[in-house]
Parts: sequence; structure tokens; C-alpha cells
Amino acid sequence: MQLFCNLSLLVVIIVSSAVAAHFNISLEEEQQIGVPIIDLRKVLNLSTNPTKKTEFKILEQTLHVDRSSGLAPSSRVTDQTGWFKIEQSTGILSQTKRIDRDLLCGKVELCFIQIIFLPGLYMSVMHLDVYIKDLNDNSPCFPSPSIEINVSEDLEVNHEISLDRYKATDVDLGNNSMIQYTLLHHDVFFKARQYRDPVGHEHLSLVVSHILDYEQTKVHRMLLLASDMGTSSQSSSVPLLIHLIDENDNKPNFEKTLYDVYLSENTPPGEILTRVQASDRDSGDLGYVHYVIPASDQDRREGYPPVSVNETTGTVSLCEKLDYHVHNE
Ligand SMILES: [Ca+2]
Ligand SMILES: [Ca+2]
Ligand SMILES: [Ca+2]
Ligand SMILES: [Ca+2]
Repeated sequence: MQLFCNLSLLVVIIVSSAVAAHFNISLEEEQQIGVPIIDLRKVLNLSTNPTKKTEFKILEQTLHVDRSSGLAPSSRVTDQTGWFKIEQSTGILSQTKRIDRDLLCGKVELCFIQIIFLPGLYMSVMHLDVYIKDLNDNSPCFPSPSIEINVSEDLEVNHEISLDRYKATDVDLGNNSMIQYTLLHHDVFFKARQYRDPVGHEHLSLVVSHILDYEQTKVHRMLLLASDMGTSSQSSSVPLLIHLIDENDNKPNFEKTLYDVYLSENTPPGEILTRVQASDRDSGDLGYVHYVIPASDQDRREGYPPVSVNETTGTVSLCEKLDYHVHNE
């Protein structure tokens, strides 16, 4: 008879006495329902003679999750309504419902279902502990479908931006839930850093690795990949967008270094002489340019300068009548 199929199974008989036997097997989660797991008749060395009737009967099935120190059962299901059944006449154990270790046991390492059964009417009660082994059947899961962060373009090289609140989680156990992060499609401006602090907490951050410039790139788009360290690694990724916040790091620049205007002495006041123009690479108010000709109050009282500039347009006009002998310097 072909038993055990592809199940990962370990049978350890711990006690076999006249009073009660107690033995363990380990079984991977998510096995197929109805597939034979173990032939209890064989394990218990009972007769296979069909005339010698042994009727197996499950008395109780209890899930044990060692959440702290003790082995307090967290749930109790009895008889055939539990996770397993034993064929009454053959003693073959099989699953009757799906076992999702991640759901049943959470992150608790020691987790088993105890089956208390009778291998025959006149036999002693036996205990079979089925330890549920974790499968790497979950990929890391990010808390949001994308990560978007706003940072100042003034951040210095080596500045770290914490990504702790965006870290992925994996409901599997041990290495199957240990996560390694990789930054994909990233430019020279950022790199990922993952580290464990002295008290053992895992951290994830983004390190500025090149001077940022809002005027050059406003949004840096990357992909953050989380891979677990299980035997057949599972992974997932989210888009990571870094929006730069503009800072006033550019000053206005005139399009010319010198504006030279030649006038005749009889140019009438109000005449437009030229237009100055400057631009500023910053955005919004940070890049708004207004014009003024610096002069003290005394200068103005003394008629200097004889020109004025429109604050917004940069138009320069003559504001008083010129005198060649006064203004030709
Ligand atoms: Ca799992
Ligand atoms: Ca996993
Ligand atoms: Ca500016
Ligand atoms: Ca700027």
C-alpha cells in the first residue's frame, strides 16, 4: 500500500507502555485533504488480519500553541470534527480540513495538534502529537501599495530617511519570514540600508548618496523589493517615490551683465529706456523675481537715480529731465 505520498513526515515513538503510548509526527502545513499520512496500525504494530477487528476512534483533538512558557491549549476541537480523521478499520490517519500553520499558530514556533485516540475497544488511550511545520507559502506584504515621501532638496549626502513605517511583514516563520530589501531601478541619488540595532530591532532606511536638486529632478522613482529568506524565496515589491521639496537655493540671474543705454539730454521724462530681465530656477514664490534700483533716501532727494524700474516688468523709465552736465557721469 502506498502511504505517506509526498508528505514530509517524521515519526518518533516516545513512549510505548502498557498504559498509554505517546508519539509525535511532524507534518507540513497545507497538505492535501484526504491523503494518507500515517498507518497507525503499522506504527502500533497491530495485526493486519481483517478478522481481528480493531476499531480506531478519535476521542479528542486539541491545538496546542506555546504562546509563552506553558502549553495552554488555545482551542479545542473534539472527535471527528477536528483537523484529522482515523479510518475506523484501517487506522490510516488523514486530514479532514486545511491546516494553515500561519493562521493557526501565528509566529509561535512550538505548535501541534494533539490527537487522543483509542486504537481498539480494549486498548489504552493513545496520544499522537502532530507538529505543524511551516511552509514558505507567503510572500512579504507591504502595508501600502506604494510609498511616497516628501523630502527637502537640501538634504545632505549620507542623510538617512527612515522607511521603518513602510516595512513589509511576512506571516511565515523563521527564515521564511526574514526579509531582505533591494532597491531596484534606482538612480545615483539614493541607496537602501537595512540594519539591526543593538537591541535587535530591524530597520530600513533610504540613504542620500548624491546631492539632490529639485530643479533637475523633482521626483525620484524606484522600486522597493522585499524578499524572504526561505528555501524558495518569495518576494513582492512596491513603487517608491521620493518627491523633492523645492528650497530657495537659486538666486535670480540677469540675462545680461550690463544694460547700456545712450540718451540725448532732451529725452522726455516717462520715456522707456530699456527692460531688464532676470530669471530664478526655483519654483513658485521662491523663483519670483521683482526689480528695484537700490538707492538711499538722500540719493532720491538729490534726484539720484534719474531712472525708475517697474517692480514686476523690469521696464526702466526716465523719471526726470536730464541735464548733461549733472548726469553725464
Ligand atoms: Ca507558512
Ligand atoms: Ca514567506
Ligand atoms: Ca530663488
Ligand atoms: Ca530650488
